[in-house]
Amino acid sequence: MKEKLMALQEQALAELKKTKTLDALQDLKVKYLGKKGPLTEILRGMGSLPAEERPKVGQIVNEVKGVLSQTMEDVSAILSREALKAKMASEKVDITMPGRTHLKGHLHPVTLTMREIKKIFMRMGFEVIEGPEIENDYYNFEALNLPKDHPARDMQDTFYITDEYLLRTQTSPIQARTMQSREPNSPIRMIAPGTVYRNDYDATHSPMFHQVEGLVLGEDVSLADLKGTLETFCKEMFGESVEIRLRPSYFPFTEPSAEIDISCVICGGKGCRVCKNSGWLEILGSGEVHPHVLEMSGYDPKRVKGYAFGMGVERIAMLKYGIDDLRLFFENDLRFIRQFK
Ligand code: 2NL
Repeated sequence: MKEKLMALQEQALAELKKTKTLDALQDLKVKYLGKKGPLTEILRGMGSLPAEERPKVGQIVNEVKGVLSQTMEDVSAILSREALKAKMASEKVDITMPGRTHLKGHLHPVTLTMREIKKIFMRMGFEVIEGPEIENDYYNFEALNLPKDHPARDMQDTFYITDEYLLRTQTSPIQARTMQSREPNSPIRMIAPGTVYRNDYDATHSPMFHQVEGLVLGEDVSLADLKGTLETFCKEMFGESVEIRLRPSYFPFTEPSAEIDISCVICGGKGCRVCKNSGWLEILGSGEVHPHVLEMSGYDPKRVKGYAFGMGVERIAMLKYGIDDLRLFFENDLRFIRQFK
């Protein structure tokens, strides 16, 4: 019996020596010291031994148990320490590594351009006034001298919601609303920035785009004021060396009307692909406010006159940043957008 127990002890110690994990150690504990293990079985079978051998066998079993328990505790301590070390190593942080940066957003080039336009006019004393994007036929067309049969009112160019309501095609209705809300004939110096909608889509037209219109009214506001103010705007926007020219034009809401061109910001006026070899770039439409437009909004054209203008913000941004396709602004390709941080 003693040899059997010693062999058992040797076998268990050999297995313990090879144990690599705490789980495997637990399995060995069950295998050798558990209720169904060989030692328990021997103790249970003691009844069949001669009485004088029982204390001896009991003692050896207890000794073997003691040796195995102690060894298991030692192995457990070693394995626990190793497991902890491995855990610490896996969680090690290299504090010399560069940190992860946050992705920060920034303003869209159209927003940046819009803000810059507003700032320039605000410095010249203009009020900034906004208005609804869903307009009615009267403010979008009628009040601006665009009669019922005018081509600009065509279903093809305008997004109608009902016969009466539509997405505004320009920001001038803000100005008509402002004139009507003020004391008749009182002076106005305002810009009307905002989003506008037209049924168009190609390299230079988007169904959703942005406009800034301006209106200046007073008892002695002249075309000279128009020219001086818009020349200042162009120089502040595109640089002191920029020159402007006024070219006769036609708008239903102004008379006389003029397109304002700037000397080409790409070639300086020598002629290039962007200015189509003319040396000039069209930048704004403008003119003296039509007497009928003043009248319809409660102003007396014999007492008050003034000028108005309008520009497309995307067009200004394209010229400022040298972009040749307007659709880039709205496709949200970050490789494009991120260049304007
Ligand atoms: C353009 C031309 C223009 C106006 C807009 C205007 C507004 C009122 C009265 C008279 Cl309330 N005129 N606005 C005048 C001339 C030109 O815009 O090419 N825009 C992109």
